Amino acid sequence: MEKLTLHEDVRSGNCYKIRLTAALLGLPLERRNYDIMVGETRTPQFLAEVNANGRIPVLQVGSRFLPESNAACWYLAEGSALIPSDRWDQADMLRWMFWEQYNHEPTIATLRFWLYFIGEANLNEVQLAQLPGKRATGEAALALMDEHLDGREWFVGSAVSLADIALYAYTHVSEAGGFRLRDFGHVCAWLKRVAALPGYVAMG
Ligand SMILES: N[C@@H](CCC(=O)N[C@@H](CS)C(=O)NCC(=O)O)C(=O)O
Repeated sequence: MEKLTLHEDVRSGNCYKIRLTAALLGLPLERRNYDIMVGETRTPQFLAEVNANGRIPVLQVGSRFLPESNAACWYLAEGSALIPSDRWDQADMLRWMFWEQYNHEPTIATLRFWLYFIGEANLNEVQLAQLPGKRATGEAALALMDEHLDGREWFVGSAVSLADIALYAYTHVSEAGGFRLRDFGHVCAWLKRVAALPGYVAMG
């Protein structure tokens, strides 16, 4: 494989997904850090050379740049056991990864960012007005995960897949966004299973 470089902010769960995927697969990853709090991914140079969308993570493969965390995880894991070979399971895995980006990350990750990194006292009126809705949608996402994991070890089939990695990243730090993980017992048991995987690395 060509040289792999992760353009990241170490606090981001989206970036952590890629680090965790690489670690579980034993792939070497160089890392370049940016501080998103001071706009380091919005500079003309970053927009021109790394990601015109102004965001991390971006996985650099040789001289090519791949934004979007779940696409980057797929690139790393293609051909490995982290992507099921069964056609249905593969599509089901993608279902959870799309769901993560549409229902889970915009609520659970956003509340973590707003409350833990920005601080409630510094939120603007628009953000404050969105807090109750995001809280309710985030709790509904955790409840759906908990129900799905009742009687299952992993999100898809009988083995860990990218669906677990994508969902683990922000779920395991969701208490920083004010969510009560202890209300979701099956999710807690699953978090422990992910953390016990050989090669696991913590978010840091
Ligand atoms: N859908 C993207 C989301 C990327 C994203 O929102 N990145 C955030 C950090 S987690 C970011 O770069 N924010 C800085 C900014 O928007 O200026 C993915 O999965 O990679």
